[in-house]
Amino acid sequence: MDLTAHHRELADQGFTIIENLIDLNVISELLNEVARLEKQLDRRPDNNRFEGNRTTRTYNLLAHGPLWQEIPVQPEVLELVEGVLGEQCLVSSLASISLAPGETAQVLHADDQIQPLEKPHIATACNSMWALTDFTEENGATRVVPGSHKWQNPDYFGDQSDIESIPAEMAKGSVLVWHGSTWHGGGENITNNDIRVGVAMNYCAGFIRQQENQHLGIPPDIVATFTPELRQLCGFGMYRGLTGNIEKQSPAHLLFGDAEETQLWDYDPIKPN
Ligand SMILES: O=C(O)CCC(=O)C(=O)O
Repeated sequence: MDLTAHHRELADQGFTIIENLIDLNVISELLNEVARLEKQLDRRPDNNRFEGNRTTRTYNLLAHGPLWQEIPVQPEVLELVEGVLGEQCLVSSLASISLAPGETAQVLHADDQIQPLEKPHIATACNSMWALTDFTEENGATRVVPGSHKWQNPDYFGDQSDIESIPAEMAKGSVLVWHGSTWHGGGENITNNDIRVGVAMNYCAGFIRQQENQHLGIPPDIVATFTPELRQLCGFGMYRGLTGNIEKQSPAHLLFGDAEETQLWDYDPIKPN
């Protein structure tokens, strides 16, 4: 798929939607899996201002079954994300979000706003939302603020009434991708019985700490079933041949026998590859 227009839109507007990207059989398996896990793990709304009172989230999904392993490596989404974050980016978090009728609009925010950096800055996060159901304005489609990724040191805690957001409406199987500095938030669900279900697949740059701790959060026997590519994405490799090493070797090599990685000291000349 030629993603040139999506790369451009992501750079200019701070978000893009790839319509009908994911096979609907996969979407329905994921939807069933979300429901199964919510039941098994007894997930309920977390009842706070940010996560909402009618929204059920299940976190750390890579620890919960092989189906989730297909999400971080989805080629089109990963291409767009790498276009923003560069190579060797990481899985920051993977969670499902079921937003039920009666939920109010989430506060608008940027996913990188906790980082103490002057804005705009080099991209540190790039996130995506997989639509497992249709996303409509009425059922709480994610709202995005076009161009907000370029704002200079915005006030995240001020009055938001003048900020114009638009609903990222999309059919199930579509994926919304946004720059980590783009203001966005879950919408209000004013329907009677339409639960909006999405998977928030979040990535960060290789030099930033991941939001979810994959090293302790995913049991090693499950990481052993991952592909080497997914292990790299989960931070078991070394960033630019240095960051994350154990005595100059990558955890992926030491723990799982993945190929040895070139160490920074062995680059010729010494510069990032
Ligand atoms: O549910 C959504 O549409 C967005 C959720 C979100 O942005 C978040 O929780 O950080």
